[in-house]
Amino acid sequence: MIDLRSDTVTKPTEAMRRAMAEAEVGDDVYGEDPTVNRLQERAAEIFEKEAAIFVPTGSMGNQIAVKLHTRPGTEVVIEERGHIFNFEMAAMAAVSGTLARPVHSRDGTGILNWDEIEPAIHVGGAYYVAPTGLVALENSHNLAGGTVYRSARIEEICHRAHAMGLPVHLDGARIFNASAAVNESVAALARPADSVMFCLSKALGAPVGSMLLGSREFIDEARRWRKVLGGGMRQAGVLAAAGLVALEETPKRLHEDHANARRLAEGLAEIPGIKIDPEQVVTNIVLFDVSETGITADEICARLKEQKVLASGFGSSIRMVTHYDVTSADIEVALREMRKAVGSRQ
Ligand code: TLP
Repeated sequence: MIDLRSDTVTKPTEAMRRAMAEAEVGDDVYGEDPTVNRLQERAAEIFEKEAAIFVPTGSMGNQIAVKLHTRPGTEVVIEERGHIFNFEMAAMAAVSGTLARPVHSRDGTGILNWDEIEPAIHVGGAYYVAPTGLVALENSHNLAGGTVYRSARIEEICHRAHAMGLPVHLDGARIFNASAAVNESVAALARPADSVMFCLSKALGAPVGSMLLGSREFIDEARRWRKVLGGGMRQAGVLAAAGLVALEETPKRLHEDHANARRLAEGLAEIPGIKIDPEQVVTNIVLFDVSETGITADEICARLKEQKVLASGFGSSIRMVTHYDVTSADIEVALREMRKAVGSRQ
């Protein structure tokens, strides 16, 4: 199987398995797991934030941030395809009593500028309009095709939001991919934001886990909310050990996934009926429209699956994600099967 559904599907490397087997552990609810503590300290150091907390999933990290930054009855300003809004089970409503205020990205990239965000913000206006509690950004932006913010844009948005008294949370599930694409450190990309979440279990390849980072006070409070949500794990050092390997080892090879994604996009762009601009593919996510092939995305994915290539259908689009279990030879196979699946002779 060539599994391009997501970069969540990677299997732990030998080094991760060894680290897991040998991990020193303790009860993390007592704060006594040395490996979890080491991972938290190392993540905070890399991101140049005061503190970090290990959480089971990216969704939990994001939702703890929404909870801590907002009050019930407020709104979260977010790009309309944002993960926090679309793929986290309406948790912002269920857990925090907030609504999303979705913002349309005029150029389609999902990378917002302040002029697009500002009209969606309500502060100090009419009493019958719900006030804004938080601005949430996503880097890289998953459902916009892995597009990226540079630090200058994030700085501008955070600066303007802070001037209005609003916090900014960064969903950096794949911030290491963004960092590799724009050649800026994750610390530079995260610095202006009040909190950032990143996933160890996506492009970095760890089996489980994400990190939430921010001020010490914010993370102390996050620890309470992680417990409220049932995320207080015990000998979680076995997971954190793989996370540490992922954090140290994987970022330096992400450019390979990006090159594979670009090659995939270039090949796809040559297939009649497939719409994608390879220039827009700068990380490991390849999202393309198949409506003009006359075959539904689900049908194409079903045909690919018969040939042992897995991809995800999203409406009239298909998403393919590269990761360390996908080689450049696999990309050529995926392209060949894609040509067959849509009946192209090219
Ligand atoms: N994304 C998953 C699916 O949920 C779509 C994937 O396969 O890409 N933020 C972003 C930007 C994400 O892409 C994801 C997961 C999350 C948060 C949530 O992480 P988990 O799955 O650990 O809760």
